[in-house]
Amino acid sequence: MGPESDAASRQEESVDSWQNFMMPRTYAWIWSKLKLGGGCPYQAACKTGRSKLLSIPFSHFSELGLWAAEHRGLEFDERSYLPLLHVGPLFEARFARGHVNKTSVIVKGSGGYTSVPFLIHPDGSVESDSWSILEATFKIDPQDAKWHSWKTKMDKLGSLMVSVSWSGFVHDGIDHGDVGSERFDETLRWQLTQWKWFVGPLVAQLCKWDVLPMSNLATLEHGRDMLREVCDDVEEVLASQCYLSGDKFGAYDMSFCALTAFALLPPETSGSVAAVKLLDAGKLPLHGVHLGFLNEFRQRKAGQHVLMCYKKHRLGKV
Ligand SMILES: N[C@@H](CCC(=O)N[C@@H](CS)C(=O)NCC(=O)O)C(=O)O
Repeated sequence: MGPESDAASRQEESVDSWQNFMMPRTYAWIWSKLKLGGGCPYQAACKTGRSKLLSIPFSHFSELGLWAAEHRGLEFDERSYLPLLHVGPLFEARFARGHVNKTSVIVKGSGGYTSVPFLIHPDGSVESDSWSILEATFKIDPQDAKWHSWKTKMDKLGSLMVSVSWSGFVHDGIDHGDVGSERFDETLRWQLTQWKWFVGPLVAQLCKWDVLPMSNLATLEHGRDMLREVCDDVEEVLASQCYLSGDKFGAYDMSFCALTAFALLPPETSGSVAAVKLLDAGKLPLHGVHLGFLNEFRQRKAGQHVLMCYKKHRLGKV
């Protein structure tokens, strides 16, 4: 490597470390000084004897974590943050104690330290992504080969499915931040007005400029293709058994359902609430992203399975 490319790579590294650590770190510091988020979640969990689930209310990975925690019968409270506003509290909760989310791929800029869901227990132990929450609920060995290959595939599908809801927001104008104040505890409700008038429009604009990757239309097409393939596999399994997990609802079903919920909009989901309401009222934009996905996948046996599982098993919906 010559001196020029050496300098270029040093410059790239310094941009990287600014984006990965310094920017969220500054944000986390400001956040902690402003005392806007209900205080330290570790202390709150310890004091109340209840776990704290840090989430984004319309993230389907959060939906998976939430569903799994409820299914386990865990005593916990959700601490919801709207996107961008989540950066400070999540970075603060994860970075100092080294709790990186190793399976975070969507927003690389924060090095996996701002990703949701993140579950903190009263004894200070954590579950650092949706998969660890699911594995603890169903007592699954993360190294089990069949499970590992399913999880890898679902994680990739899930990352692509994020584009469905974000494209619905950015291109169809469905405000997916419209989730209802009951999803926020009193110390966090102020985010709703910030989202509506400032943060939401800002994030949408950043997505349009491709600064944030969530509503990329190429990714959306890639997601649609991958979902078709996964539906083929799922239907093959369902030809010989009632559930993907065997004769009972389990981790395979829960992960497939939660991570495809944006594409199918089951009424029981806690994720795309605004889109579900519009669908119900017959007002989902006719040529929009959501209706396109929905019409194709609701007709499939795999899609029907998701709707059935939500109806029968998503009982603890917030
Ligand atoms: N594989 C991860 C994915 C989590 C993930 O990508 N979460 C997204 C929301 S759907 C997120 O936190 N994005 C914001 C960020 O990374 O700062 C998991 O299972 O938890």
